[in-house]
Amino acid sequence: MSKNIRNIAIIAHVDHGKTTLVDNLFKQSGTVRENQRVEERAMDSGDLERERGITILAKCTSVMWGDTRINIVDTPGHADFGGEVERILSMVDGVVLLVDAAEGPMPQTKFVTMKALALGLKPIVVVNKVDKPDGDPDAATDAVFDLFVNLDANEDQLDFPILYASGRDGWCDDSLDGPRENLHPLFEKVLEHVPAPKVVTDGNADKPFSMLVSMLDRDNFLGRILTGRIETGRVKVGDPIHALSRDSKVIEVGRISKLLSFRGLERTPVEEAEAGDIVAIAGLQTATVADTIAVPEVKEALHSIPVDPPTLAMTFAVNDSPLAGREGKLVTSRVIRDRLMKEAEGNVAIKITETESKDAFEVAGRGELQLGVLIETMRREGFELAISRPRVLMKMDENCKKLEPYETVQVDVDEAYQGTVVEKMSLRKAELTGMVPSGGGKVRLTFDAPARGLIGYHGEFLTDTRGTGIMNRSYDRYDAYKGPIQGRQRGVLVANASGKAVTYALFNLQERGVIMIEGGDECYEGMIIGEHSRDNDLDVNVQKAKQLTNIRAAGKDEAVKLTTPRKLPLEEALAYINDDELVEVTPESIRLRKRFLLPHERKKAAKAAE
Ligand SMILES: Nc1nc2c(ncn2[C@@H]2O[C@H](COP(=O)(O)OP(=O)(O)OP(=O)(O)O)[C@@H](O)[C@H]2O)c(=O)[nH]1
Ligand SMILES: [Mg+2]
Repeated sequence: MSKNIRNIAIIAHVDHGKTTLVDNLFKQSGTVRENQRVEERAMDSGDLERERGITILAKCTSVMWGDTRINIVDTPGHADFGGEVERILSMVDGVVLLVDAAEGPMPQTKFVTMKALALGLKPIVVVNKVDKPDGDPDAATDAVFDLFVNLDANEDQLDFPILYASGRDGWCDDSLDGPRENLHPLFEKVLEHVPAPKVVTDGNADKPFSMLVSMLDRDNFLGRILTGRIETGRVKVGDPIHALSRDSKVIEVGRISKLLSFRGLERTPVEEAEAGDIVAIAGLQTATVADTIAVPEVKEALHSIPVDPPTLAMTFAVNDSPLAGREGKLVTSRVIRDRLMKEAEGNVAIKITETESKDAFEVAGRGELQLGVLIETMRREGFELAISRPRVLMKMDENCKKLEPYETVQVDVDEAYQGTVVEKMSLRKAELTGMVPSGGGKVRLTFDAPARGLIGYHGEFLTDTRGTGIMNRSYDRYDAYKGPIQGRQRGVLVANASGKAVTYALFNLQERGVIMIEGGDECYEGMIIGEHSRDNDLDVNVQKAKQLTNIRAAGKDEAVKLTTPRKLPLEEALAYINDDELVEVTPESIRLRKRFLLPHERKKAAKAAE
């Protein structure tokens, strides 16, 4: 049966069109009924995925082509979620590598291609979005070839088949002047080019069941769901199984309560499955990604890649601001703890550590976006939180030398802004490693940068390039600590009393800096209401109304016009704050505050920190 299965992953840089292509593979394979509507980017089923238009979690699906079932894993393109791509590649036998015809290979293209080539996979290259008028498919093709050469692809891999496509419009062809009718050439290429799953039998068709867990999620009814490709043997609902850690220790013993196979957008219960197929299993409580599930007679774990360590952490604490509990329903340390533990259970990339204070938890993950998404999700569920500044996680090497994470940063900017970007990046201890003109008066700059220095830079980068710059980052390695990096250059304006902000007061404060709140906003002592134009913090009065000498003057006050306040969205707020500050997150508001609200406490803490 496994001869009639193909397992593939779709990989690419962020936004190069993976999820959109899968939509059309569905439609054209007849997997969906004629009258069934496929929503746009149907695989991006999470709320935040739909809203932000990005894939956050890899997901598996399958389509039928003739009598062959093609299991397809749609992977996330954003670098924060890149760690998972590597693991997913170990469960497929082929990859479809998408490259945007206009952008060409980007940093994350390089990252995923490198992983695929290293595993010996032979990619099918799809130059996508050929419909775009600014595309240059030939240049993109050349660049992909160069990339493969640079990544030491072997002869076989270099001989990759190439298709030109518009995933969105649902067609692909062998050549640019093809008929542009449908995606059949891609289905055919998959059947022809991707081998059927290798099934290890050792001449014995009844090898015992074993499977490596590659993905993890939670289902409200079934509980923990473990997904992977069955490595050996066959398995039935009700079979006794156990889970082994990477070093072959038994983690838990149980039974298969549900076996699910992927059919189009749904997971369908099946009674039985066999080697080569990708399935989801319910019935275990602790086993996780990189563990082996097998019948009890199997004592050796399958080889697996260790889970990437988190590189960034924030503290999630109970909101203790004077406005706490007004907007959210979920505010106690117990509910926050339960929620975080549940998250860690379904998400391998997130680690929760309890801290000395019972009201705060350290949450570690792969990047600002990933943790930002978690905070945003919790806020919508009704949580209130106080979040600390993100910090990168250092490591020690064997000689006790401090190491920190480094990233490769690729920037595309107009030549006019090149100088500013290089200067700002070098302040953040980044090294310029490449500079090439990329046409149309733009240059492409490549940097090697400590991740620590990049926290909070994106907003500044957009301002510096008038919103025209494009920045891409991807995790590279842990390396020697680069020494102190200068933080935020400016101080903040701090409210000196509680109450509603008065527009007139804010108007007068505008000359002190940039205001971040509006007239009428609720404030409290120690809350940050703006950025000071100098490097020190300044306590200010936001309640000071104009002296009311007569009615007309008061009427005039309403005519006072404030420049639009610079309200920071969540991720920017997190990156903006210093160590002695917090972001207060509630379902309705995002406020910045001093960790210690009263001036004398702040002074005391600052002294202690010296
Ligand atoms: N012009 C054009 N646009 C496309 C094509 N395919 C996708 N897009 C657009 O590109 C954007 C990104 O598409 P997605 O399918 O979400 O890309 P993705 O690779 O899944 O993105 P991530 O999962 O976040 O990495 C969407 O706005 C699509 O409408 C195409 O063939 N042509
Ligand atoms: Mg996607």
